[in-house]
Amino acid sequence: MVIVLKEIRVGLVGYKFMGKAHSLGYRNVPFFFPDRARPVLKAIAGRNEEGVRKAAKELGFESYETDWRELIKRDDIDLIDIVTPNHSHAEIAIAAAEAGKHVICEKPLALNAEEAERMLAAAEKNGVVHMISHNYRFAPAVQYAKKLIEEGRLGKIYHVRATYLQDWLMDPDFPIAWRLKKEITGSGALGDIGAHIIDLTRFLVGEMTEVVGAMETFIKERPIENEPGKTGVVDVDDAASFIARFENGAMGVFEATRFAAGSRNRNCFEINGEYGSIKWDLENMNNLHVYLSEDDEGLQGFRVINCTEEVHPFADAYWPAGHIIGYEHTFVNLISELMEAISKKKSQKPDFFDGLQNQLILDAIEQSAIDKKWVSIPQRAN
Ligand code: SOE
Repeated sequence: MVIVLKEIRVGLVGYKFMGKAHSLGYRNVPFFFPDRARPVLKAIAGRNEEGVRKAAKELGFESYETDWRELIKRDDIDLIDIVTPNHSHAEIAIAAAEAGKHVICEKPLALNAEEAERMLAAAEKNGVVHMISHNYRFAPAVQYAKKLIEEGRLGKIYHVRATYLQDWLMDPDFPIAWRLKKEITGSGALGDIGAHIIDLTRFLVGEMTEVVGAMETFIKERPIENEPGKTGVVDVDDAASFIARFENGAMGVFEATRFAAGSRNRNCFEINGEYGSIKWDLENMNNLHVYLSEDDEGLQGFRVINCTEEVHPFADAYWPAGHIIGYEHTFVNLISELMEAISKKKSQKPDFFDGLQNQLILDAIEQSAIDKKWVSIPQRAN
């Protein structure tokens, strides 16, 4: 008999931008998804006592720890949520799974596929629920795009074009940060934002079989914060472009950059199929642009579907039609699914398998950029 949990006690490791986004998700699940298991914000872990105490208070957690190992030892915690820099994901996730805790981890899952492989193995061996936080899958318009593709409304898919454009690093005086150091982050724009468009297109179009890419670091040295006159070497990419072939025959063109002036967080895709096309842009995330070639002559063109109607995935949890939702609700939706999965002890995508497959693609793009040739993506059974 499956015991359905009514409450899930959360331990969060890390508390910056993503800590806030995930906490908002936990806090809002009972409000918008009252039938789901209720998250209880038990404790946050962080190394700096003053910072973690303040974060616990601000984000609404009952207590804090200054060592994540203490969080994992606690028997009043069911779920470990990892929002720390990438180099610590594997160690924390494996320890959590081995202690029998369910785990959710920020993207990219790991520094490389070898680490991701070990994380998946630990989660599977210990029978815990595992998820990776690819929140953009949970925008109603993206879920609706998936439904249209699955129903065959676009027919055979020929093209996917996906870009994730940011510009926060363009100032050469922007100091070196953890996201610019390979040993902490793995890769640069590629793993940070390229991972999102890889996930979206794997979700919508399917598995990639081979990739060829190019990467560039435009500003190779940056000032070190609070150390006047000193600079550090940037050893990850500022921008990455790649093309891919998919298992179903589709072709993909991708770009991830932190040097697209004026684009603060432009996550977009366009998919062209046999019978039509769809387009989505995070900056207008409720809208899905749909073109269907079956439309009458004279009415041919892209229509804008505002995915806020009751029929649109997740939309009925919120407001009446036309009352839009935002970035933060992608986390509320994701976490509501995680609560459901843990309470019923079932798996929920995207999970560590998706994190591993994504990492295999990231690693292949880096290899391809070095070797200047196509690299095949190893396929794992799911
Ligand atoms: C920074 O580039 C960042 O916060 C990413 O780390 C997130 O994954 C993305 O959603 C927004 O930008």
